[in-house]
Amino acid sequence: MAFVGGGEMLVLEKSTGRVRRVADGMVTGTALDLAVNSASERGLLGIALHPNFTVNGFVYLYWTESTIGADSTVLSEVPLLGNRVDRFVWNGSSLAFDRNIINLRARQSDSGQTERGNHNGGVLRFGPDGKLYVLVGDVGRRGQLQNLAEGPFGPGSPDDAFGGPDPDNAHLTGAILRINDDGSTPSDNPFFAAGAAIGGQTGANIQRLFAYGIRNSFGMAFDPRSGGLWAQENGDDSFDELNRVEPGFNSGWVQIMGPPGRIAQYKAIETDPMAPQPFTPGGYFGLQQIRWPPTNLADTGVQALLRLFALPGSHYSAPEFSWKFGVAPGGIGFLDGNALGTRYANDLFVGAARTSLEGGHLFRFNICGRATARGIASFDPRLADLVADNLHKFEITESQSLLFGSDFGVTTDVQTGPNGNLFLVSLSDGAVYEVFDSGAAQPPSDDCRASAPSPGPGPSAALTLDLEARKQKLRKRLKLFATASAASTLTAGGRAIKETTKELAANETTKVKAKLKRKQRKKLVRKLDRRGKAKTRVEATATDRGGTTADDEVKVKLRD
Ligand SMILES: [Ca+2]
Ligand SMILES: [Ca+2]
Ligand SMILES: [Ca+2]
Ligand SMILES: [Ca+2]
Repeated sequence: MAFVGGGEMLVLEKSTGRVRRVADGMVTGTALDLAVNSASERGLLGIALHPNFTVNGFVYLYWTESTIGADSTVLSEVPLLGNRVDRFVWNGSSLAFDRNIINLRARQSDSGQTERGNHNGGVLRFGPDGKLYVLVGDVGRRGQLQNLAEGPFGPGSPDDAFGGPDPDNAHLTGAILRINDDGSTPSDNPFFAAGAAIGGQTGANIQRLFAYGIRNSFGMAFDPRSGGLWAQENGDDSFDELNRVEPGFNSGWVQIMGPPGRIAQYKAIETDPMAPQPFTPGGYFGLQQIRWPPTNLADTGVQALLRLFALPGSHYSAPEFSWKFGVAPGGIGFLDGNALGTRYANDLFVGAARTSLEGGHLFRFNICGRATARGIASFDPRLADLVADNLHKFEITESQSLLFGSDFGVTTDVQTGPNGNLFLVSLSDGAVYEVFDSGAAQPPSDDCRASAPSPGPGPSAALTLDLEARKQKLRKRLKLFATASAASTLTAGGRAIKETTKELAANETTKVKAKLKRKQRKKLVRKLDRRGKAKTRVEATATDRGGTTADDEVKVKLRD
């Protein structure tokens, strides 16, 4: 979804390849119709406007092309490098092709496995630096960018029939690329020198990298306050993540998902041979690609960190947040501004990639702190460890305080609209939702009164021993913050709210302990979140539903 001015937005249809024009809740036309391969997770996936869009009209699209000149849902009807980013020019009513930016791996025809079409990523965002960020999933590869320095089979063997394990054109996967607006490579990229030293196709691709070691993702967004990049990452069955992505970030896949201190849980879940689990008929065993089984995983965090493929200048950092079992996050976005009230100003919203939890959850993360130190803050003491310890996949335990909305279906995009409200694209509902302030009284703000936790730049793989100390420190700060926030909220009725500082936290801690039994605090958190949920949603429907096209009609529904 992209807002092109004049009250108009462009909305993508994954399976038809059409870019639809939408105004006042109605489809008004088609700006472009691409011949897409939409099998599995492929199709027309991402859109971004150039920072100077109002002047040059540049629109960037991430899409999977078909080999038959028409839309296809057949897995094999795709070029090897069938995921592509192209630049188009908007003339006020349609999009005209301008130039190709990059071609990325799409075909997954690995021997011994059924053909697949998943893990294409597909998110495009321009950063505050004016550069284009392109997120591509691992596309089923098991090479260096998946932290297998020698590939899945050991020294001298390629990853697959098309090369690797080095990031040649068919193995530039599981990464966030940082690219100039014309497709060339910025010389200030984190691995620009490293790539130059290697040279050739692989070297040129390494120069394009901003981050790697990412399994797959449907959501990436820049924090409007700090300018920092955040991305969600979908685990296999375990440890979905939210990450802050700094230049040179290595997220750790396939060696690590979740915090390194949880490596034993990661391995245990992914090698679980037990009977079928809810939502996973075949059980959890396996990491999809049979050529690198989960039994290969390390047994300790340090061991796993030492196995990472470390490009010069790379760093591993643990997730800002993770879920023990997958909840399947989808699109993510920041609410830029306070149109929904100060409580939600500049917070991070995380949609769902599946409808299995709450009919498509919308999670809200309270983001606190100043400038580049902005990070997640939570009331819930169970989240002081930065992990939602749920009981199985698509399960809400320890995420209750994050739940902002339900029944949003599969959310593929989250954006702040020109009016400051939150807009969400629901693929499964064929709808764009607008979340707005219903005018109902809001609870006392739980927004950022304390100095927020600031994870800061992550340690490099070489500094792994610092990791646990750092996390301990962070946990202490999170606890401190949770206490201080609760104190502020409680005193809001009778006394003036004090500006919360570490000093206040220290003063208030004793009072809070006396006043707030654990139960009461939980009750308060629940109450706040019930009242804080979006009251009303407007559903403006226009796009196709699962391949069949709805009429160009508008439906406006009010829901509680
Ligand atoms: Ca089409
Ligand atoms: Ca990670
Ligand atoms: Ca698994
Ligand atoms: Ca926990």
